[in-house]
Amino acid sequence: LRVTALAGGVGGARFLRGLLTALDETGTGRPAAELTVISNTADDITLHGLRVCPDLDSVMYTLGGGIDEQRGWGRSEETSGVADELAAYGQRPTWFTLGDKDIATHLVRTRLLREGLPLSEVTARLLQRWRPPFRTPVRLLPMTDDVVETHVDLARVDPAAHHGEAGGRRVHFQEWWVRLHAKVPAERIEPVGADAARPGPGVLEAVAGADVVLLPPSNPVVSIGTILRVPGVREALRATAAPVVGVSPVIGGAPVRGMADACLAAIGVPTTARAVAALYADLLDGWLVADQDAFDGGPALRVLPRPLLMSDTAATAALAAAAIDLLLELR
Ligand code: GDP
Ligand code: FO1
Ligand code: CA
Repeated sequence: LRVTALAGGVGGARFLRGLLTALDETGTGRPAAELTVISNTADDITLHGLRVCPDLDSVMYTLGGGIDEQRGWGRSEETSGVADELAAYGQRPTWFTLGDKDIATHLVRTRLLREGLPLSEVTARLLQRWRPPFRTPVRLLPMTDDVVETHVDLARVDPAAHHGEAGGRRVHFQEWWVRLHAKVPAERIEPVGADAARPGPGVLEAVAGADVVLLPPSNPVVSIGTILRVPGVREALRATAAPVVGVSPVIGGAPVRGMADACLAAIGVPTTARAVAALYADLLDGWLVADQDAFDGGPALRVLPRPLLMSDTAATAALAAAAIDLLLELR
């Protein structure tokens, strides 16, 4: 069973770990699977000369067993010796901390990119160290090898109420998300470079050749929305013979964690499971929602109420199994 999934960072990574756990289970009657993950790369940022790819790394560390479980990003048992030294040199920004272990990943990635390797190849090499311990083979594909970075136009705000930030300027997504906690309203969220980006090697093929396609509960604007902005990807999802099933990142009108509501507000979409499904209306066949969010999707969309909280791997595996079983039914 060729399974293809789109993914952002924490939400995507946790879902994928549950998915692989479910796919590995024996005696389920499901066919043996292989998983291809198409990862958002528009959160990427260059800091202190190092190329940082948060969503790729969240997936890689989570599947490989190196993730900090509490944060959902960065390495476990991390230290900040280098970041402390950089701050002592007055190096900015200080609002984004690169951990010591994590820096090794960025050093390897940056050197290989400088040597001319595309990000897709660099990612495959990094993943060789992390070898996800599942029977189901996994490929991790950046959505593109081209540079795409999400930038945010900040609304004008009272600096006294926003830690001295007056807004009215454009910042990198990470500055809005991490420094400003998305509390300054975004007037526009733009994946700069997306329109000219080419899908990474294997991306369109993974969608066209899939037996089933999954949209994990990733941020619908800056994770899934951005991957869909790479020319050809949305069209491939629309055209594929494989059914497409998604999991709502919104439960009872709120993103479970993080500030996805601020992203949805920026594109004028309410924070509801139904409104997020509508963003994918042209490609979605099935949609898993929490009980309280159930609605009638009509003949084109099967809405399936299920427990959506990824509280631990067992609960997440059960959620992923429900998504897979719906996909097999829709096939
Ligand atoms: P990020 O790149 O680290 O922000 O992670 P993603 O884009 O992959 O996913 C973020 C989204 O995951 C958030 O907007 C949440 O709505 C969603 N999320 C987090 N935890 C859960 C959960 O337990 N269940 C569901 N359904 N969604 C979740
Ligand atoms: N998030 C933070 O809130 N503060 C940080 O200092 C921070 C550092 C960081 C370093 C590497 C990495 O891969 C992720 C990191 N994140 C940090 C998380 C990340 O910036 C965001 O949560 C995502 O990009 C949104 O998906
Ligand atoms: Ca992200």
